[in-house]
Amino acid sequence: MSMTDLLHAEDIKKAVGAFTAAESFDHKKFFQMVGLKKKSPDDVKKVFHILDKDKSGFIEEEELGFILKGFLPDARDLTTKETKTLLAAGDKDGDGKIGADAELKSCNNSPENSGCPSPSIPKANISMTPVQ
Ligand SMILES: [Ca+2]
Repeated sequence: MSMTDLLHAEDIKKAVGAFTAAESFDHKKFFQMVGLKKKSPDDVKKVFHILDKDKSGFIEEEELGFILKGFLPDARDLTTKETKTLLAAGDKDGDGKIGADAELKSCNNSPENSGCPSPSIPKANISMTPVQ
């Protein structure tokens, strides 16, 4: 599984190209430009796991610094400041890392910081579950 299996290579190029200047990175715009906002929670999770290089289940600060390279190998690294801003945006519980259900998820209008509903069980499964 690679990033271009999930997202269009053209979109990735455009998105990475839009933020080549240091301190210009805007994660919301970036995720929108690569097409993440249109992806299902499952696909967003797959993207997350690609970015989670050491498969810890979290994207830690050092992994965030290389986040653009996860999308496009010759992209730049984020600056320390950008990394910290991104971490602060995604790190809801303040543990210094981003979990799979945090910022990268494609929910746009969560009220305040209540978090988004977790990816739910597909409805088809619910209706097939026998009533206990
Ligand atoms: Ca990790």
